[in-house]
Amino acid sequence: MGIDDHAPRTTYHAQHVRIGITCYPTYGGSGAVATELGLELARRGHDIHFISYASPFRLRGFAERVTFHEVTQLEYPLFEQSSPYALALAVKQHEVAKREQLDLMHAHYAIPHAATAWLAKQMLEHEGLHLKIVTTLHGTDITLVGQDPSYYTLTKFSIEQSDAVTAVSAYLRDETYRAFGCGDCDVRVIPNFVSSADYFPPPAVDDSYRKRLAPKGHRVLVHVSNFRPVKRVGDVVQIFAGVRKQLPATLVLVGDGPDRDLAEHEVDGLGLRKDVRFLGKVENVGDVLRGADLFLLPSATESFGLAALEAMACSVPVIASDAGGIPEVVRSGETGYLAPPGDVATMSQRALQVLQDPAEHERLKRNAAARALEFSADRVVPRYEKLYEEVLA
Ligand code: GMT
Repeated sequence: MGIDDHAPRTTYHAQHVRIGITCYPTYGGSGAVATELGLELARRGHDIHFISYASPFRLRGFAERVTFHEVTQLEYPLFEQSSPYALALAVKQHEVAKREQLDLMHAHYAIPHAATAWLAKQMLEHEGLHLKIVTTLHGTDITLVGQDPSYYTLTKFSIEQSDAVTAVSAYLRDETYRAFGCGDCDVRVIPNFVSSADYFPPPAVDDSYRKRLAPKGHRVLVHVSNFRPVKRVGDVVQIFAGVRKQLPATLVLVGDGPDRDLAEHEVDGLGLRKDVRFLGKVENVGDVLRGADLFLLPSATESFGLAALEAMACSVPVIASDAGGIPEVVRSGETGYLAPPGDVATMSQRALQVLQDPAEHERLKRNAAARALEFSADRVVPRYEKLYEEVLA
């Protein structure tokens, strides 16, 4: 999947659909994409019902035609650590589908959302009602968790039982075929998209975003993630260390997660404390990105790399791993540079090369912003609408 595979900006007019969306509500790409998709679909006149254990983090305030339904669970001593959330979710999906007369349930991240949607569908069938299931595969539901023996058969079953399956990159589609060998499941690639309302380049002469992040004269490098091991945040700090040796620079880390302590230790170990800022979870990530010169994403793998796309939409070139679906988003030499995962030396050297050459930096910034437009909501969301129509036909 690349630019050429993207449908042209379309004037496609979809029928009105009542859609349930189940996703993880926490800080993470799949929940972000699911929520932005729901909001875009609501703007286009569809009725959207989010179903999860908490309101998705990007669902801020009231939006027309959008309702959130919280999955509540009985606390019971017998359950101890095994509180069966998936069953409560299936019950809520069934209840909402029936009451709101949903046409389809869109499950984001297969485990357990696609499986619980199937359970809800079976309960509805029993009552003479029909519900279609669309499943979007996001990443580790296929590459890691879904392949674990404890989830493998159910993940495969959920994919095969869905009425339509999408993957966020060609890499993830191929990985699904390879790992699950589901010959019958036609996995369609619909890439992630970026909202131009939140992610846009800073005005040309406006230095205010940068000023809030770093002292005058510093170059600003930014990393945004959920600090899981797959993100290799230790590499982020080491890449920055290589840059900092040559240039005045500040590293801004946005997000939080299990490897935050590791990153903090790495920063102290390398004596970088005064030039590194840990912001934790922030809402207005676009405002941080608009103050950045470079974005770092040295992950072990990414099915897509939504964070890189959001940086590019703010006109920030990306230094990232040449892994998974990242090359489908970041074009090495055009919108940033890619290097093998773990190759910190090359990533540092590329970062320096860009930051020390203003003309090269400008070229990459322009290309990054232009490339991100290929993934605009206007281009991508109609592809979901078209898929829904096919499923409901
Ligand atoms: O699959 C995951 O690890 C979780 C998921 C998330 O919720 O953050 O991330 C994946 O989905 C994003 C949205 O589609 C992609 O941009 C990320 O690349 C992908 N993460 C991985 O593949 C590690």
